[in-house]
Amino acid sequence: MNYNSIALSIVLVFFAPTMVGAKTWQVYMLNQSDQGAMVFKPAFIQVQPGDQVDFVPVDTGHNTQSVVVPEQAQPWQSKTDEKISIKLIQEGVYVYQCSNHQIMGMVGVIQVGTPTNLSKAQAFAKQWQAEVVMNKQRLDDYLKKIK
Ligand SMILES: [Cu+2]
Repeated sequence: MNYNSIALSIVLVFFAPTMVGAKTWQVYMLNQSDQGAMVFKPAFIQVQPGDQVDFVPVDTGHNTQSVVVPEQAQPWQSKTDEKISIKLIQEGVYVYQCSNHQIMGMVGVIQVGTPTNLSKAQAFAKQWQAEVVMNKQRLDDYLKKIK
């Protein structure tokens, strides 16, 4: 590695979190979608560090609460029917749910960059599956989309 490529690496690392072109994603909180009842849409998204996710309460009675986040990432918890925006900086897997419909499997997954904590999310999914009564396959299905 010559001096120029080292300097370039430093510049890239420094600017990565605020890189221009950071995207904003919308996740809708719904009573019904083509994926069934009590559901986030899209329930799995793959984003880049620095992107923002807006949780939009289209139907009433829902919230969003993180249940698995990568190390050093900020957890979140919205109020029912509140629209919140989350900025995702730390790379890894984020699992969130609607606490009002946990038992109905209202859950979602966000992959930010490299899935650093995937095994943690998979372990959580096992425990989660034992607690829900509907849509038991959802979380596994979403985690399988992680690349
Ligand atoms: Cu809900």
